[in-house]
Amino acid sequence: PPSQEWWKEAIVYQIYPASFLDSNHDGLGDIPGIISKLDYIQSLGVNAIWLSPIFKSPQNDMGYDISDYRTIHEPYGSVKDTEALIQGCHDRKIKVLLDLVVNHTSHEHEWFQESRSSKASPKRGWYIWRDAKFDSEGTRQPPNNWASIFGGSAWTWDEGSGQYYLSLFLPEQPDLNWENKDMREATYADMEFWLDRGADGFRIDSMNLMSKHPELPDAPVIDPDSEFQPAALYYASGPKMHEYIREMRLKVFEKYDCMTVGELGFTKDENSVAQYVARDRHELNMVFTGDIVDLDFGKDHKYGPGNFQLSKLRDITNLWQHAMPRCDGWNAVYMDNHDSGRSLSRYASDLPQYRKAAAKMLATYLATLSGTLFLLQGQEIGMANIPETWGVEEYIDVEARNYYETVLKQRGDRTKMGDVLREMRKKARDNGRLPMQWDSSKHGGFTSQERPWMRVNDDYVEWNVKGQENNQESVLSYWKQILQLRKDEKDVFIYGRYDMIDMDLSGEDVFAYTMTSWDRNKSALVLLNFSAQNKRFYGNGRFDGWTQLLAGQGGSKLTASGVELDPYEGVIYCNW
Ligand code: ISL
Repeated sequence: PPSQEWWKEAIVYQIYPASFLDSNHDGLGDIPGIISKLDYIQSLGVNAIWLSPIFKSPQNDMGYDISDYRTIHEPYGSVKDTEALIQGCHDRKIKVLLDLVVNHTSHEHEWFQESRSSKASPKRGWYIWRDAKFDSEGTRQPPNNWASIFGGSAWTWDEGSGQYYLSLFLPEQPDLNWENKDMREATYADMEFWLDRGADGFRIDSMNLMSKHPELPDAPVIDPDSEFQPAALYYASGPKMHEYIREMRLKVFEKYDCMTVGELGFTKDENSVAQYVARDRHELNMVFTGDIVDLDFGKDHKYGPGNFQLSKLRDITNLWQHAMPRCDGWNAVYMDNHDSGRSLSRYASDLPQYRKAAAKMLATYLATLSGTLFLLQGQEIGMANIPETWGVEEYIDVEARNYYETVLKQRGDRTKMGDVLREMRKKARDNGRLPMQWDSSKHGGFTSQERPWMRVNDDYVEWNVKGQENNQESVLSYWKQILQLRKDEKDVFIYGRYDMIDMDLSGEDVFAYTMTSWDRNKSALVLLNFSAQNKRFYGNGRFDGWTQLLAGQGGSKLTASGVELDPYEGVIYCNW
């Protein structure tokens, strides 16, 4: 039998604190708001939450820029509130994961303030400082040609101390120098501060960016029109990465019964990923590989033109469902987070006639795969992306804004930005950050403030928690059922073996696979129609006598000749 662990059986609900529930009428969600909804969270059947950053921060990147790890962002609440939240979760057997952002800090962090105070500062080496270069005309240039992930140079000039510092995200997010032992020790102490207060683990932000190539070499020129070049080659999964993780594990994780999930951008190949999660390496429990959210990214850029293709989803699912057993690692199963659009709108359909079926079909996909399951707040009620009628001014996140402004500068004409806006409607991070839709009252019950920090999707009147709670047919009821099924049949789904079914039987638009219990006694057949047409699945006699286990909408009988699937139908059959 596979080794059974609580973190393997965790069903994690991601909370985006700013957008969950506003309890003090300032238009922004807060920790007491989360506490007031713990019974709701428990009712879903999840057994863990992941809180996006709640720490003190000037909010240049919505809290992914932390200025003090031991203080809470004031509008969200206090350390006391957070302890009460952790206690409330534990009372309900819900684990709590915090977001650990230690690739960088905010520029307002005391460490950085000291580091930038002078070249002689004892904390100078806590960040990555380099001298300027000068071109033939004697103009000051950054130390290398790396592009920031959010646009522009990855280097920021510091006038006061006369050097550049590395900032792979915003200039307000200076990268920490993990080579520095004192910095590492201080970070471990901050981690223990929260583990000692009951946190059950961390989602580790930008995990694989912590070790950079020591020489910080120029990146190859991929985009000749741009001054700065993508340089993940030199800053992702660098030479000391695994040394750092092992130290973190020895010094911190091993002292606690905690769960770790690392976020890996850029690192996608099986061997490199295995190095983070293979059991015998004792590093992380699991990682988020970015490929599942990148499916419709443009060729060269997230906001370049791109469309969802089921074949890619199939490939990625096949890859990781088999790769993790091969290295004795563990999958993090997810499709949505706060960094992109909702999978419902991007990979299936939020058109009124398909939305309910499509949301349930995606739930069926997620809840039947082997691994630890993560869902984003609002996914349980089928929340959708920003409506087409909203203008560009509703997009307030820095990533899409920077991109839009850069392209606008090149084109010089606001009326010629339709293609960019179209891609933003699919993939902008704002989509995953819209406030929760609790009921049909003003602003979806998210806030009683006149102006929420972010506009609530107009569809809240029809799509909200309250309306779905007492409706057996709702997306919410379906999520509750399928999460219960996942737990009841954990040998099949959580710990089971995945096998894709040949496309001769399913056709291109239907994703079909079986999950088989590790003792081989039970098998489930999962059929997912990713198209707006009726599709036939040919059983070819392989599934004779299998009965329906769960269906999103009504379902259809599986006979020897197969079954006819409705648009976006998802259904599970079983042999027991
Ligand atoms: O969102 C992305 C692409 O659109 C990713 O490149 C993302 O920036 C990357 O995965 C790192 O994300 C994490 O760190 C960022 C923060 O802005 C994101 O919200 C966070 O998830 C910097 O801390």
